[in-house]
Amino acid sequence: MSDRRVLLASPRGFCAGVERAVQTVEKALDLYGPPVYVRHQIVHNKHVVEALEQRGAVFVEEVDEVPSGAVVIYSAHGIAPEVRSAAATRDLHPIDATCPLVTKVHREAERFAREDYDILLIGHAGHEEVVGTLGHAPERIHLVDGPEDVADVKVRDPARVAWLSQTTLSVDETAATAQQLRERFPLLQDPPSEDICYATQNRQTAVRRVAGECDLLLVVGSANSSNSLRLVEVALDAGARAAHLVDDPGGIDEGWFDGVRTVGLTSGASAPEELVAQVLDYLAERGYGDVSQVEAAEEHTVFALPHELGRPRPGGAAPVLADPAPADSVPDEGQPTDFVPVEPALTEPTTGVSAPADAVPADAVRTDAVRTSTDRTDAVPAETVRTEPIATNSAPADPRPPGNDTP
Ligand code: 0JX
Ligand code: SF4
Repeated sequence: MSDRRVLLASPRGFCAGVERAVQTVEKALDLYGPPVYVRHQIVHNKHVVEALEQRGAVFVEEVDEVPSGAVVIYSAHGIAPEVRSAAATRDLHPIDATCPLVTKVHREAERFAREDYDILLIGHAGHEEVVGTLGHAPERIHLVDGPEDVADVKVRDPARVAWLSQTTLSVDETAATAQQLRERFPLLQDPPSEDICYATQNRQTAVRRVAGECDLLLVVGSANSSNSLRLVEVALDAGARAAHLVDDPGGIDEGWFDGVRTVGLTSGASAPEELVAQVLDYLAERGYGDVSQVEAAEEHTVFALPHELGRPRPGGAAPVLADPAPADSVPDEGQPTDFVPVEPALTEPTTGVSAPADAVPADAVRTDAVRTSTDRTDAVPAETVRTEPIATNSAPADPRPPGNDTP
């Protein structure tokens, strides 16, 4: 009997923010018809982007590339306020698919800036999310792109400094960088709630659980996906003998399997489960048919779709809606939304919707979008997967009470 096996990490794949963003584009195509423009890749996955392009989505980098009167969707990674302003000067119908957990970081940055703090944003220079967050307090934020930047940080008042982070970083590396910042600035304020999101944390925890047993660990995801790249690093750090990022089975090198008994498999938050199933097929064809799923956490977070999906586009017919969005759920165009109360959404198992402040109630738009993002193992034939729950750990809870968000 073969001693070859696969350890399939869980959670993996689409997070609630990605589900919402992808479904926003799909729903916009249904409601308004193609073309629907999307500013930046809706999520950093080439298969997702290609599939949406086939349906009539057109991806651009800036709103000035969007023709007058068109629908434009902002990606899950978020935007700086000037992008919103630029769209407002054009005859466009913007739909904001920014993940509510990224919006939460934007609100934190604005609050610390209003309180006259210098903000140290831990994140990767040039990443779309970082560009967007920097834009929410450009006069007050300093980017800290790893520990090597800490010594060079200059602030106005060392007693009035706070740190925030990109949502998709390595938990351990970020903690180490924050610790170095604290050594320089002992009065450093923490984020009011954890900025590295529940999905990023859970996928890293799951990889850590399997990595030590793996001769090879494969992460399904695209090369520009920050959270997917972090999974490769975490795997190597946690003891995987080798780890590689692949878009799909075509990216796998046969040479990686020399002497390999145990293969670990996971996927980034922007990678469709169908691709994981394809990789499992590839592995089964090579003798790795014994699949055990290792569960590190349960996830129940779901976000309602953006409220703008309920609006007519300029000069266009009203979209086909079952129940129009209630007027009081739609904030004025361009106005900042309220702080997004995310902690209950992260910690409460729910079968309903944890609606961000800028989202309509789930039943305002007829859609199948509101469903749990928890169990995506359905793409994997049940009989091939032996589930080994190592621990059940809901999304990390913040010790502070919800709403404790003032600096
Ligand atoms: O590069 P990221 O990991 O930030 O983005 P990706 O791969 O599209 O993941 C989903 C979107 C995450 C936003 O926080
Ligand atoms: Fe939102 Fe986290 Fe997913 Fe990013 S990785 S879209 S912050 S849930």
